[in-house]
Amino acid sequence: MKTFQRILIAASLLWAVRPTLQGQETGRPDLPSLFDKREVMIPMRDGVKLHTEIYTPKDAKQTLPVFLERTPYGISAEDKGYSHKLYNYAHMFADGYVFVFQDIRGRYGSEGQFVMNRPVHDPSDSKGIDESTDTYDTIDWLVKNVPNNNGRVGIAGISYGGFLAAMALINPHPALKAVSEQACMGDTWMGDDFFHNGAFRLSYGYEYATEMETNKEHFQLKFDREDLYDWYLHAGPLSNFNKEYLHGKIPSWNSFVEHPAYDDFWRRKAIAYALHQATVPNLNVAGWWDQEDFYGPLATYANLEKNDAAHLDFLVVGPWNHGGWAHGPGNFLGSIPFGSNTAEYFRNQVEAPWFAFYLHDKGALPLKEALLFQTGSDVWTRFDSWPPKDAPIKSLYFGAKGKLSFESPKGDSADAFDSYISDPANPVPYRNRPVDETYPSDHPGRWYTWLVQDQRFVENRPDVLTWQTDELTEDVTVTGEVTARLFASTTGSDADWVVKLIDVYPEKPDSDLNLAGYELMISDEIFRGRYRNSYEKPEPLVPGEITPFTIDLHTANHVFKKGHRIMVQVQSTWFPLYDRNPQKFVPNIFEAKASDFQKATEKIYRNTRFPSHVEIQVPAAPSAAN
Ligand code: PG9
Repeated sequence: MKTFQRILIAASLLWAVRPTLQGQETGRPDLPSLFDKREVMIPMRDGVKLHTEIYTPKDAKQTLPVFLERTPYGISAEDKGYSHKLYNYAHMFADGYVFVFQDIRGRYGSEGQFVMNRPVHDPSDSKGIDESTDTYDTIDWLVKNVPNNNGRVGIAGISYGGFLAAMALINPHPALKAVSEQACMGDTWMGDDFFHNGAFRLSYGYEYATEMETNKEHFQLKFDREDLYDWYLHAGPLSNFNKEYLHGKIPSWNSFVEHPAYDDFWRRKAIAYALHQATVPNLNVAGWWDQEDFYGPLATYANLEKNDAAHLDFLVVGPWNHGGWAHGPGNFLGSIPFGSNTAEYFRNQVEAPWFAFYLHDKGALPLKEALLFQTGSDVWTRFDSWPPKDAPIKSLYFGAKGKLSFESPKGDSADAFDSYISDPANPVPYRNRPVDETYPSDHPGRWYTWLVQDQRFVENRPDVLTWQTDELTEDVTVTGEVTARLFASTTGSDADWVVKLIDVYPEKPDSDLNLAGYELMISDEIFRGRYRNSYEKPEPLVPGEITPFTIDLHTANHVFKKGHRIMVQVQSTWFPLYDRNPQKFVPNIFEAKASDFQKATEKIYRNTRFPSHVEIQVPAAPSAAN
C-alpha cells in the first residue's frame, strides 16, 4: 500500500472517532448497515473504463444527489469491504447522498495511463481526453445509471483530489451543481508541490514523484539514514539523481529536468489559471499552514473572482496543515492552540450545509464570500472580498542592529546593509534535523507540522539574518497581502532569497508557558533570483549589483498581539525541501555539476535608496472579526 493511502486511511480512522450525526459519541459508523455497495467500471469516451464504487443509503426515502470524489490514491478497502473514504463524509450522511468514489485513469482498479496533473486536452482535438472529460463522462453515466438520483451531482477533493474537483469546472456536465476544490495544486511550478517561484522542491518532488510513478520493476525509495538532510547533501547535484537512482524511469522527474523554467508544460497543467468563469458554485478551501498546496486554492479563488458576477466563488481558510480540515477537531497544529475545534466547525457548519444548500435546496448558505480564521486572535472572520480591497499597506523596514520598524530608513550610507555567506555545502535546514521522509510509512512523520515549527532553531546561524520589532505596545493586525521587497546583491551570478514573517511570542507569556519566546512563521516564501525579470527566461544576476526583488508572501489574517514582536528572517537556502542554487548561473540547474556550486556573499540593503522591507495590508477599519 502506498504511503499516501496509509495516511488517508489513518486520517479517516482518526476522523471517524468523533461525535456522530446526532452528536453522540458512538465511534465509527457501521457502514454496511448504512449503505449498499456497488462496484462498476464506467466507460469513458475513448473506451477506457474507470473503477468506481457507489454507496447508496439503505434508508433513502426520496431521490438523492450524487456526491463524487475522484482520486489517484486508491478507493478500495484492502479486504474488498466498504471504502474508508466514506468515513470522510460522515458529517454529510444525515443529509443523504449517494457517495461515489473513483480511481482515476491508470491508478489502482482503473484502466488507461496515469499522467501526473494531466493537462487539459487541446480543444481542437475532438477525441481528446483529460480529467475534466473523464469527470463529465462519469457524471453522465451516474445520472443515467444510479437509481433514484435527483439529477444533481457534487464533487470535492483535497490536493490531487482538489485538482480533480477543479478540473470538473472545465466544460462542466449540466448535472454538476456544486464543487469544492480543497488545497488543489493550482500551479505546481509557481507555488504548489513541485516548485515555488522556480526553486525546485527537491525532497518533496523526488519522494512524491518516485512513490507515485514507481512499480515493481522500477526504483523504490531507499534511504540509508534517518536524517535526509544528510542524505540529500551527499546525493549531490540534481544531475546525479537520474544517474544514480532514477535512471530516467520516473516521468515526473524527467519533466522537472526538461522544464526547469515556467513554460507551456507547466502552464497547461495550472488549473488555477485555466478556469476563467465559475458557472458552478465552487468552495475553495485552504489551510494557513498547508505544507503542500496553499498557493493553489488562493490562486483558483482569485482567478475565478475576476469574473464572478453570478457570485459562485467562495473561500474558506482555516488554521490547518494540508487537509487538516478533513479530520480531527482542529484545535491545535503542532504546539499551536486555536481555542476551538476549527476543523469540526468547518465540516459541520460550513461544508455540510454548503453542499446541502446546492444539492438539496436545504437551509441557507453558511458564508457569503470569504470565511477566514484569524490566527493570533483565534476567531473566524468574514470578508466581502479577499484580500480586502480597501485595506491600506504598511511597511516594516529592516534597520541597523537587527531592528524592524514602521519607520523608513533615514540615511543613504552605502554601508547600510547586513550580509552573510551562503554556502551550498552547508545549507540552512528547513526544519529541525533529523529531517525524516516526507511520508514515512512506519511513524507519524514531522513533515505535516514543519511550517509551525519554532524558528529559533536557525536564528543563530550566521547565514540567517534576523530583524525584529520592539515588544508591541498594541496589537498589529495583518489582513491581506504580505509582500517582501528586498534590495540585495550577491557576489555570485544567481541566488535564492527566502523571507519569513514571524510572530515572536513573549518570553514571559501570561499563559501557555510552552510557547515562551516561540517564533511562529506566519508567511514565508522562496524566490529564485534568475527569474526576477521573467519566469520563462531566466537571466544571470550581475555580481555586486544591488537588485530589487519582490517576493509574494501571499496573504495572511493574523494578529500580532500586544507584548509579541514581529520578526523577519532572510536566508538563501532551505534544504532539502528546496534544491541548492549553485549561486553561479547555469542554464539548467538540473544539469549543474558539483564544481558549479560556489559560496557567495549576500547583502541586504537598508538605506533610503534601497529600503528593504516587508509590506503588510492592515485593516481599514477596526477588525472585521465576527
Ligand atoms: N500534495 C499532493 C500532490 C503532490 C503532487 C501533485 C499533486 C498533489 C497530494 O497531497 O495529493
